[in-house]
This record gives sequence, C-alpha cells and structure tokens, in this order.
Amino acid sequence: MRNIFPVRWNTFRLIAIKKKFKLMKKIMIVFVGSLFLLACNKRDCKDGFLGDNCDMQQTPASITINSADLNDWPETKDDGSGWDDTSGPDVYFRLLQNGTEIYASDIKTDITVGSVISFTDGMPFNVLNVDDQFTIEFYDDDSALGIGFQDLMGSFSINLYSSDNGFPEEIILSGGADFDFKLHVDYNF
Ligand SMILES: [Ca+2]
Ligand SMILES: [Ca+2]
Repeated sequence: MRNIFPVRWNTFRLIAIKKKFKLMKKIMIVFVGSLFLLACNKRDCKDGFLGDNCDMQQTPASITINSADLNDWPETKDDGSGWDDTSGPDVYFRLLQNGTEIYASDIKTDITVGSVISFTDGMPFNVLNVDDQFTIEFYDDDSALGIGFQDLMGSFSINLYSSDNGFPEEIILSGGADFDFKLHVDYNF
C-alpha cells in the first residue's frame, strides 16, 4: 500500500510556512505604517514652542538684554521738590535678581522730561533662571554730595518671563505709574 502521509505532511508544512510569511508580512506592514504615521505627526515647531499644536511655550534657558529705554519718569519727588536743586536728575537703574544686583547702568546726567534715555553700556548681557524674582530700581545719583547719597526714584517688580506672553521683543515695566521703561530682549533656548 502506498504511504501518502509524507506527502500530506509536506503539504501541511508548506501551508504553515506560507501562513507564517503572511503573518510576518502583516506585522511588517503595520510596523512600517506606524513609523510613517509617527513621522507625519512629528511637527517642526518654531523656536520656543512645543506640543502637538506648537502652542506651548518653552521656558528659555536665558534672556539676553540688549538695551533699555527710559521714556518718562516722575518730574519731582513725592513732596513736589525737584530731584536736584538746579538741574534734572542724574539717572541710573539697577536690575536685581532675587534681591541681588546683576546689572547697574551708567548714569545719565541732568536728564530732562520729553527725551528718550537709552541705556546700552554693559549690554548685551544674559540672564539665567528667567522665572526668578526681578526688581528694577531707579536712582537719581547724588554721590557728589558724599557717600551714600542717592535718591531712590522708584522700585518695581518686573517679570522678565511669563509662560503665556508670546516672547515679546520688548519687556515693558508695568506698575511703575510715572515710569515709561522697556527692555529690548532676545530669548535663548
Ligand atoms: Ca538729587
Ligand atoms: Ca542733576
């Protein structure tokens, strides 16, 4: 009698191998397809933005302060007297980070209201840890009168960075009612 089992056995093996190939083909298609979809979903957000819709701000590693403008300031002291007896104030400002001075400007002598005072000495400089507490202090320099004589014109908190501000090129001092002051900045990521 003829033995048909080897033939059947070979047929089964052939079918099993074919099924295995089909399965591997399917797995490969799914794998390659997934890679393709992943590549399509990865968006190139512009600098400083993250997230699926590129609408989340990335906290900058540092902010570069390029220059500062003082456009307006109180004309007199609180008591109505002038900053100096016979001339305008001799203004400079300090930037403090968590209470420690990180920058002091040069002194602009005898400034007069109506002029734009631009500060560029010692700039640009970089500020790290941009979420820290920052304070701007304005002084009328009276050092000619002796050590320790400085008229504080105003002291204000300023946010160098906030997570929803859209990275403005100018950081404007708000809260200093009589002061019109802005910093010109760049963001570094
Ligand atoms: Ca003075
Ligand atoms: Ca003066």
